[in-house]
Amino acid sequence: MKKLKFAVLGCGFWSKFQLGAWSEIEGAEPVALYNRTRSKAEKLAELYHVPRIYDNAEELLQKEHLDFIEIITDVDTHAGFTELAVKYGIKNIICQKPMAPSFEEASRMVSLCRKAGVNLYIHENYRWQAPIRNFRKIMDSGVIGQPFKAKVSFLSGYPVFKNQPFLAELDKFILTDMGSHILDVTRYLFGEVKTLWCQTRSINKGIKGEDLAVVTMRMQNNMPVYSEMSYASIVEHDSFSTVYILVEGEKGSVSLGPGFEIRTTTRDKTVSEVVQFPSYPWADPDYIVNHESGIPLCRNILADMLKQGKAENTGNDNFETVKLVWACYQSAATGELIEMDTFGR
Ligand code: 89Y
Repeated sequence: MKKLKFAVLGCGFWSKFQLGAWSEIEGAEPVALYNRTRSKAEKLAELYHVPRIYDNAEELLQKEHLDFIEIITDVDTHAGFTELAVKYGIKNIICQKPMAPSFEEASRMVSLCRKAGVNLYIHENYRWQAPIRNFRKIMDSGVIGQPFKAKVSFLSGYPVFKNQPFLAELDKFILTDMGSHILDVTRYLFGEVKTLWCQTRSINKGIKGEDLAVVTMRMQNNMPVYSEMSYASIVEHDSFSTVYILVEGEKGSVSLGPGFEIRTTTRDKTVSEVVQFPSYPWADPDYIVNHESGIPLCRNILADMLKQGKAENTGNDNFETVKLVWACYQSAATGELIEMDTFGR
């Protein structure tokens, strides 16, 4: 089987796990890595047997013959590397979430790729987490009837800044970092948003951005959805690194809670299912649900590149999630309810 050749730009915290996910998949092989600090690329290249490393991204793009690249650098460099890749004729670009540090920059990335005929994919993994896929299957089975209300919750005190210190430096933190995931999961489960209202707060004084956001949405099907995200929470059941969900429907309810347990309640009974994970040598057990989800996500994008399937996480689709993130900031700053069909026009 011919393998697609790819390069990774950026060898920070997430690259190890995204390369780990690729290592579980037939059909693609990393041939080059770029990192500003060469030693980081050297370490990762050794771990995954990647033959070539660069500390200059342009040189990599000039020299390598690639089917795709994966951008896993800090968010403020995503647009620049996307432009560079388009300039060097790369036809498939996977970019780490969040797409860009602002709504305008994300919008420019999507339209640049559209005009250049380049496939832009966003590595947005939460909707690919096994418990969330199973949760949707249960909803789709009709067992709880028509859903009429939901809550999507991420409350954590996990010391996330130890692994990713740059998160503490972001002016905009929880909505870009976790909101990207949680609002995307909300779209995946309940469709598009009609209106939203958001409040944010900064609880931890040691970081620059906000670490709490509460969002109230009305979906296009009129269903109310409440979502909350916090890295300031000290709670009995920390949701790191998945989300807890409760959906109520006309015939029952489904919840995803601690221990990856999904409980489905109807008038006669409650059925429980615990989602189990294999272990992988490259994955961190604290993040297992998160790291494992990279495998089906990469598989889905690969199928699209090979024209054997349709990718869910296209730039166009993810731009709808980006809009929600920035609509939340606008609502939090103004106190206004945002109508999504006119936002960003
Ligand atoms: O950066 C974030 C992500 O994508 O998943 C969890 C995380 O590492 C910290 O919030």
